[in-house]
Amino acid sequence: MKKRLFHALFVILLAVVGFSLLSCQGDDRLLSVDKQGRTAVERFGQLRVEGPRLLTADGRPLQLRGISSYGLQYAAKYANEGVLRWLRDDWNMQIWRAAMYLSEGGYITQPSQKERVVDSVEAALNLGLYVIIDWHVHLDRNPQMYQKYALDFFSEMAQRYGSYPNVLYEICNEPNGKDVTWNGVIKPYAEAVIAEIRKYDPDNIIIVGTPTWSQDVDIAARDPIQGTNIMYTLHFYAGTHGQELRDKAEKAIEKGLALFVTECGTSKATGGGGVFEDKFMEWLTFLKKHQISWVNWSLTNKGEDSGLLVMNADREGKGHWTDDQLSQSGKFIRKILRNEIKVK
Ligand code: IDC
Repeated sequence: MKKRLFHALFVILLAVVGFSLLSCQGDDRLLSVDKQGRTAVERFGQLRVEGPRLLTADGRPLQLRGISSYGLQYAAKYANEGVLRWLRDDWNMQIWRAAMYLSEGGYITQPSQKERVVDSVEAALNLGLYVIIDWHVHLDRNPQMYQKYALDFFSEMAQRYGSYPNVLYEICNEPNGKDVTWNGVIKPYAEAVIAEIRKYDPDNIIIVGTPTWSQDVDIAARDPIQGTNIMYTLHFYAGTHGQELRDKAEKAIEKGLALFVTECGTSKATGGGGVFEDKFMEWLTFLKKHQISWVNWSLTNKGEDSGLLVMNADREGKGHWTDDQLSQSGKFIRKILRNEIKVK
C-alpha cells in the first residue's frame, strides 16, 4: 500500500517538475535575455524553417518579436548599439529590422545608407539580437527595377555576415501594383537573389515579399519557391486590415507556407489615422496561435500614430526614453513586448 502511495506521489512530482520546466521554457522564449543572462541568439541559435514553422536550433517553435527602424534615410540616428541595447533591455526586444529604402532618398541615391544597415548588424552581433536586413521596396513597387543593386548588396551582406545566426534577409519589403505579379516578377526576382545569397550563406532565413504590399500570401502559397529556410512576408496595419487578411494567411499556413510579419502597425496603412489597440490585439492572438514572428513599424519621432516616439523626442538617438517621450503606440507596444499586456 505504502509503496503504491510513494509511486503515485513520485508520478505527481514528476508531472509538476515537467510542467514547470515546460512553462519556464515558454516564458524563456518571450525574453530578450533570460534569467541566466543568455541573449536570444545564445539560446535559440541558428534558426530554421520546417513546414510553416520557424524553429530554434534545437527544434522548438519560435515566435520572435521586435521593432523596425523607420526609413534609415531619416531615422539612422536610432540604428546604433545604445538604442538597440535599450530596446533589448527595457523593451524586451529580440529582433531589430533595419529598413533601407531604395527610392525616396534611399540607397539608390545615397549608397552610404548601407553603413547604417551595417551599424545595425554589428550592434545586433554584439547584443545577441536577431536582425532583419530589409531591402525596402515600396514606392518603387517592382523589385526587378533595382534587381542588379539587390544582387550586389545581398551578395556583400551574405559574404560579410552569412556565418552569423543573427542575420535574416528580407529581400523585398512590399512589391505592389497589378503588373507586379508573383509568377512574372516577384518569384523570379526572389529566385535570383536567393541564389546569390546561398552562394555564401547556406542557412540563414530569407524572407520574400508577396504581391499587393505583402498581403497576397495565398498566391505565393500556390507556387512557393524551392529551397530551404525561406519564409514569406505578411504585413498588416490594425486600422485597415482584419479578419479577411487573417483568413488569407490561414489558408497559406494550411498549405505549409511559413509566414513572417516583418512589419505591422497599430495604425491605418498610411501610418496614421489613429491607434487601434483592440484590433492590434486580435492580430496578436492570431500570431500567437500560429507562432508567427512580428516586428512593429516603427521607431520614429516624426509624430505619426504608428511611430513609437512623440514628435521630436530623442533627436540624437540616445534611447533611455521616459514615458512622456513615448507615443500612445510606443507605450502600448512596449507593454506588449514586456509581457505586461498579455496576449490571449
Ligand atoms: C510610411 C511612413 C510614412 C512615410 C511613408 C512613405 O510611415 O511616414 O511618409 O512610408 O515613405 C508600409 C511601408 C512603410 C510605410 C508604412 C506606413 O512598408 O514604408 O511607412 N506602411 O504607411 N506598408 C504599409 C504601411
